[in-house]
Amino acid sequence: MLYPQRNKYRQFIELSGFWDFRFDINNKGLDENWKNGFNNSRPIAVPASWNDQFAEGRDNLGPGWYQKSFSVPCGWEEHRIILRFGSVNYLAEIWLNGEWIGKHEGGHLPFEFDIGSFIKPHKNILVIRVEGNLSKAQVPPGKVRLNYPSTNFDFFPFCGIHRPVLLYSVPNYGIDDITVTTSIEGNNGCIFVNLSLNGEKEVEIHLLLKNKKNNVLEKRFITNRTGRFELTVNNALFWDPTQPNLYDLDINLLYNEKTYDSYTIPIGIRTITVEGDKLLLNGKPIVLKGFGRHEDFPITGRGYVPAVIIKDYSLMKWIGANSFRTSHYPYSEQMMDLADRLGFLIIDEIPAVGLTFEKRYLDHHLELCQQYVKELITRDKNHPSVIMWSLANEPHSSLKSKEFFQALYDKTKELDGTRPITVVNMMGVKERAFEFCDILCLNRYYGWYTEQGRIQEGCEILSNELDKLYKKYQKPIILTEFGADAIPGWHAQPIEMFSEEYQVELLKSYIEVLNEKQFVVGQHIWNLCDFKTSQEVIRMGSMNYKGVFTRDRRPKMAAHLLHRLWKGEEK
Ligand code: GCB
Repeated sequence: MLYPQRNKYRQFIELSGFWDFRFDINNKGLDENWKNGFNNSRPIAVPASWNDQFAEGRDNLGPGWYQKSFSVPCGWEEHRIILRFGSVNYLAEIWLNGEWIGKHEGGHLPFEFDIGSFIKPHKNILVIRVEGNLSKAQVPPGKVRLNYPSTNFDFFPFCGIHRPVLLYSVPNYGIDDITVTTSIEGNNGCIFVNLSLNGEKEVEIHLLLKNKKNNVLEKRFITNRTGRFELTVNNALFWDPTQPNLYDLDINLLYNEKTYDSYTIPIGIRTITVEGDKLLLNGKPIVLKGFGRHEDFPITGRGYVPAVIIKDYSLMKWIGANSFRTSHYPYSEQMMDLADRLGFLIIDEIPAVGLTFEKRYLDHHLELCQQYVKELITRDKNHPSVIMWSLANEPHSSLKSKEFFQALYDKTKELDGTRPITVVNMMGVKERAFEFCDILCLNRYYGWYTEQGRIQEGCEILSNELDKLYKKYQKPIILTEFGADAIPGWHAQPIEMFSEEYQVELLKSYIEVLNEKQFVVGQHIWNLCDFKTSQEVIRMGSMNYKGVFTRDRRPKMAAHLLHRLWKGEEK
């Protein structure tokens, strides 16, 4: 799935701004045909979660109805016209001018519809019904725990249109999809481009590879429908976090010497492999330092806010991080683009958190997870920053889960054989999915949820467990979560839980343990920032305070510690 671009042959407009909105308290919108357009609406900002935009309704998870009118720019008549949603949580049903367009289940991933045949020449009315109510049948599952709203995960179940809605035009016969993979031979980089085209005609493909200053390579091929092309770049500039070198590949499609379509794709030449107890980037061992994060900000909820993305990257650079995990769902496409440009390594996770493996939901959950994997890989396969796929966070693994994850693992490998695959886990040695995962990812809270107030005791348990795990599986390990809540401004001497000092001490002690083990190839702290969650006795003010920055991105003492540790100023 190619992100819309603007050039001579492709255009898009963004429908962001104020839309009309209505909660459907008695769930009567379907019967009353709100799909044709509805009254008694109020303005709402799109993209953003609806929950914190109004004085009331925070815990109202839907249905909520959105509507927006638009007209299609002149000159698009000859083209395919597509309506694209970056993310709607959780279930979206869409009508255009009263006609059914389609639906999509699951937040955090894009979906689109060819709407050419529904378009009216002047005004079009787009209506979307969004259902955010939680259920056990969903992934991630809701209504499991005693928190409110009841989830089986620890972040607020924000709902609404979370990412930009785009209307775009593409040529009828043009470039449909591009898959790029790269390899390295000595100083040279190999770029493999798989192209799929709309239409059967034999066309000419003109490839132009550029770096920041010059054209590097140019090639022409004749092909139809699909094509595989190889480019070798002599003395290539490889991509890594310290030098995130990107090339731009212009792909032009010509017929009878006239250009009909063009698409530009950024390419980072890099390899990622697991060998023995190491994770290798471009053949050299790399250790991940970074965070689990959330898309979360006051008022906008889980909505796309460009300035927050920039700020988070800037904070992660300052602190010395080189990586993060998209816990616990795929992040915005803009976040991924910037990771390529700024040089961050990403563990890219599908929205499968807190899977329960209850028999009656098993088939549906597997189907949904397979859909998510497919959508995620289709979306993110060309990012050099993406170095690993994560199939879940903290599944409640049981006997049935091995089969489940084996099927999901196989599907993922079939779609992309170039990246390691993992399941982020809390079961430790008992996790059966570790048998086939390429790398072991583990979340641990000794000294917090257990060994409360006793950090050193917790660290000893951690150290022993890591040794056992490595001994059993002989695979590299990433500690994908560890941390402690710290109420900003709360201090203690002697240190105690919830103080900033306790968070500092716990992170420091864990990092000491991790640094000693050659098979630990990553340390991801939970969390970059404090974030909102459901109401629960262990969550004061419905907040998870494990951030090393506050929700409004101010550093706690722990942020300064990490800056010193990761920038190498303190041992
Ligand atoms: C975990 C979860 C994460 C929670 C965290 C916590 O293991 O993966 O979603 O937020 O613990 O703070 O309890």
